[in-house]
Amino acid sequence: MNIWLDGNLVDESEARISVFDHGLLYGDGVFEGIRFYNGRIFKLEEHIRRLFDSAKAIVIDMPWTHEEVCRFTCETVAANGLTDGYIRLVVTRGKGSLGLNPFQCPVPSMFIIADTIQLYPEEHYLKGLSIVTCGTRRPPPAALMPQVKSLNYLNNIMAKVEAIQAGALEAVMLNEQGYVAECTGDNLFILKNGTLHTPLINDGALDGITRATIIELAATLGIPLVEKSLTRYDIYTADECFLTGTAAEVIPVVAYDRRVIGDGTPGPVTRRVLEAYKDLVNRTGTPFR
Ligand code: PXG
Repeated sequence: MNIWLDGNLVDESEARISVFDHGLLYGDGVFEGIRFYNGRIFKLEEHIRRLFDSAKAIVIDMPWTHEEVCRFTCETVAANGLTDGYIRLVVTRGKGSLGLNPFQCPVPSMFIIADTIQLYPEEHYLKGLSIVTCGTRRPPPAALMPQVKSLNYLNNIMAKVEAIQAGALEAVMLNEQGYVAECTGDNLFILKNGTLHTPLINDGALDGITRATIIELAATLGIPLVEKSLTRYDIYTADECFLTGTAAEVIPVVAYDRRVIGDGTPGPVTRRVLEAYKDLVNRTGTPFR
């Protein structure tokens, strides 16, 4: 596998990061997860824009332009001979001395991996997922900005541990006020009386690119949608529920905290949205060669 690392395409065995890199020492860095389908990178511009915004918010001065990062990403995918897969693009604070001070790290590091990913077994895309609420809360926006896709994922990982130990594949994370924020690696939507609802970003959700895509698709399909604070009650009594993410794509949820959602099978609106999403990813995107 060829990895892009700080300006060079190198073999995986040569792609090494210093133990003094603050991305490793402190989780100080940002990343993107991007999919490509049929030889085209889906929402490349949007992901690179979010990467630059994340970097800016945490005071990482990117030494590359948007266009360069798009080009490096395309080169990496092309160098690996895949037509469908997942890109993991990581920017770290770079090498520095011990101690938190990020200003001791003169240059950020960037690496790009083009591989494949499967978050959930295929059968769940047809049958739906059973998910649970976890005890681990999303940090308040004043503690960790939810829009920043940072390398600091311990919060989500603790939530994932709880989900798996409870026999579920995914967990709903609440914020400090008890409102639904999102899942460990996906945004959440419910359908109630014909209207789609999704939590507000300021309730602790990542400003997901798939979330934004679904909001646009809903408008195209003529499905009303609101962004608002949701509680567990709203999910318990929802007609339908699904999760969205670049890696997860659109996945139906059929049970939550052991309550059956709707009739326990993926609902008609969820299936419509899933089909429309599949169609969109297969016919749009940036060609990488
Ligand atoms: N919420 C969180 C906390 C995420 O990490 C999403 C929502 C969905 O956002 P997008 O923009 O992808 O629609 C994410 C996505 C990985 C990996 O290993 C990354 C994510 C999720 C799962 C795995 O790269 N991020």
